[in-house]
Amino acid sequence: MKTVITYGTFDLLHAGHINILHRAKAMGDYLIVGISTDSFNVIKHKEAYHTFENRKMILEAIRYVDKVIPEDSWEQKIHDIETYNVDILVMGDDWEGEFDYLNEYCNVIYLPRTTGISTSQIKDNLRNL
Ligand code: C2G
Repeated sequence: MKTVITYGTFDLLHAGHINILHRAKAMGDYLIVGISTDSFNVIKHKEAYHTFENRKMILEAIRYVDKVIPEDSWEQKIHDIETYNVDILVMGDDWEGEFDYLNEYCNVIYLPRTTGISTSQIKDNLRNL
């Protein structure tokens, strides 16, 4: 069984999120998503609309996602990779290069982001309605 992992805040879920989850799952048999906790979002300087619990519930309802774990630090990825015997870490290419150090533990793959959509863009558009 090939295990894939990806990480993110996944707030105000949109097609860009679904596209990467779909492509990540297609690379293996089991997809784990590390979803940023509300406290880790503060460290990431991100403010999510939905709480961690709500974002977790929403991700767990997605057919491509097999397991959701909390992401509460930058440093946990190695532990996660070893704990879950992860074969592939997938991230959008806005993170290109940032996780190359993890190639020692698994295969790190960056996928093209979905253009024309982002959570911050959705928030801006709604503000201007
Ligand atoms: N994404 C994408 N296309 C978009 C928007 C997002 O492919 N239009 C991808 C991002 O590249 C990321 C994932 O969707 O791989 C989740 O995006 P965010 O929720 O914005 O996550 P981020 O803040 O990038 O957190 O440790 C890693 C961080 O937790 C990643």
